[in-house]
Amino acid sequence: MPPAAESLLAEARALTDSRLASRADLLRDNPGGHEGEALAYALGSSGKRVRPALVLAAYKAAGGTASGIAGVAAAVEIVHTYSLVHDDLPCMDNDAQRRGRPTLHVKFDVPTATRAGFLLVPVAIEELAQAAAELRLTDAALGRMAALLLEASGIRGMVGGQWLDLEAEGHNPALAELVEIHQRKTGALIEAACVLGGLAAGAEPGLLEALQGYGREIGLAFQIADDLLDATATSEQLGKTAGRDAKLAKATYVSVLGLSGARHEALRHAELARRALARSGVRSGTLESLADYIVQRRS
Ligand code: GRG
Repeated sequence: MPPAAESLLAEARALTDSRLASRADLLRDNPGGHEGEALAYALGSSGKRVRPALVLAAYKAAGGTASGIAGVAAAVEIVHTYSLVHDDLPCMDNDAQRRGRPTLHVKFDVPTATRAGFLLVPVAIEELAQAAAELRLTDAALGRMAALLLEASGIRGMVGGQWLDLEAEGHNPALAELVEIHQRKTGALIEAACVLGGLAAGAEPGLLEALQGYGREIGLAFQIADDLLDATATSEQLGKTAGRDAKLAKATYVSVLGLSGARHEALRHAELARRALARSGVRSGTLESLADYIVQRRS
């Protein structure tokens, strides 16, 4: 793994895991009971923490230094966690394994996992609001960040992309349609992670635009790499069931362009991400290194 990406991912993991553990403790008390345990189970799973790393790298690239950024990173990770819980439900991808453990609806039950997924959205906003207070951001800045996070998660972003993705099952979409599905389903939250890092540091519009351009490209590269890994890696490597896309007849870069075409596109979008930074004169070895990691990763 590129060394700068490795150390940033480790830092993001430590910061995010600690915030998520504190949040899980609060949820075990309130709402508590079965629901609290399910929420804590969801937050206790160990992902790669790529989105938190992007928040952190963008924040640092914009000159931010305060530790409260961990809460912004955790808020994005909580939204991502909700999306995984719902993605695995029988009415969507119907998967029994995620992050090396039974999925939430297998461990608990479908109604509990459905409710817990929805509950994680306001939990993410609570986390964001707490972080904004720690970072001494204005109410206007918090409002802008919350709007961005929710917009990226909603019908114009993640939910809309997932919707199109489910509708495209069994079809062979044109590349333009696939780009839209991937950008909304996965790219929108990754792009938002980059912009949120910049906003938390009070970045000026030119830098925000560069971070957004970088995030857009890296988001697409991330989902193409996910398509490739689903087709080529093992379930042990992924911590979830491999080969799911082919089984569900999903529209993916691999099904549309083949393995080598998909690899080429992943690398091309990572390069476009680097160029988006260079065009605006942003020099961040960490963001560049994360672009490499995203297309070289093995899980
Ligand atoms: C109501 C239609 C509707 C949707 C609800 C379920 C959902 C919202 C959206 C699904 C979004 C989704 C799961 C997109 C895939 C994103 C992706 C590549 C996930 C894997 O991310 P990694 O590799 O996973 O970062 P870890 O486990 O490392 O965090």
